Amino acid sequence: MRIYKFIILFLFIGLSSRLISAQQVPAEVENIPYLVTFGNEAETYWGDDDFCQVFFFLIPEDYSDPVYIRVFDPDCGGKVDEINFGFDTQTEFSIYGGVGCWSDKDAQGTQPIGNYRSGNLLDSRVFGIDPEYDGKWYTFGPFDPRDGEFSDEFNGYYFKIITQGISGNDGNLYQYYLSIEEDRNVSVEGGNAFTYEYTFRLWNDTVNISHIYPYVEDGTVRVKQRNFDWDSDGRIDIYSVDRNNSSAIVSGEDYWSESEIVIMEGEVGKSLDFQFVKRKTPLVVNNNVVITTMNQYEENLRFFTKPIGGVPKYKSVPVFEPDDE
Ligand SMILES: [Ca+2]
Ligand SMILES: [Ca+2]
Ligand SMILES: [Ca+2]
Repeated sequence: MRIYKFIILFLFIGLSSRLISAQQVPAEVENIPYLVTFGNEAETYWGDDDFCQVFFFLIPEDYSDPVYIRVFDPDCGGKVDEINFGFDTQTEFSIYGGVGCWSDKDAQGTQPIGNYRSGNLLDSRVFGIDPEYDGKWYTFGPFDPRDGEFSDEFNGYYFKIITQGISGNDGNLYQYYLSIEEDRNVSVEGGNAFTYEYTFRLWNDTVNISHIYPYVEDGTVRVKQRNFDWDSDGRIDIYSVDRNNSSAIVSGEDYWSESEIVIMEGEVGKSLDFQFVKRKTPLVVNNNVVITTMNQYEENLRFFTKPIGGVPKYKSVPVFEPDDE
């Protein structure tokens, strides 16, 4: 006679009930306060390794009305930005579309080198100190979705926005929104956004947990994460549908740390959940950080603001153990 033991794991990773608004970058489900890009004269110990941030927006093929790319607080000065001996930083925001804007290999890198400004330049603007846009939105566009680059991977058109600190040494904090309206934020249904290297600000409190969601593409066997200037600020915990916490190695001041996980079958084609749990004491303030992920071929993976496959929840799994008697 066989007796089956049931071992049922009731473990639940939260956030499932939160609304996913993909076109706000950072997204609600990421719970990240701001993106950040420093002027290119800053020391890297301020938390930005290359003074450049590249994001892509994805617009579904069946959406044909004009879209706008909006930037919150594009100026560097005023309340939310990080001053370093007086604000003197110029930040350039540039929008690209057309063939190659995403598919060019250099556009999929994590450093502003080679032909990373591939595609057609559609619009560009430099911001310094600008009270007119301090704490306010600046709108690029309208753009015809068909001026993006088509990809059949998700059946949509890609646009690229490059934000680069072209002078000065201060930290420009900002957010994006892909909108169907010029003067307010209204999402494109089915839209998404992603980056290969995420440079952002952690919360100035120990309560909030920020998240990012690397997409595990077909064929991925291992994922290596690399993070920069984490200031030994707590932990990076990794969850997925099949993973109840793997910890990642966290960097200190002004250097990269890396660690690797082996991917399980059930994680392929879905997203991982990287959770950033800050140190409780003492509080690390104004912590700017950089993170990238790559597969076993050292190809960079993408962080989608609307996680592919949804926000992963660890499944309660019944495990059947045969027991012969
Ligand atoms: Ca300065
Ligand atoms: Ca700003
Ligand atoms: Ca830092």
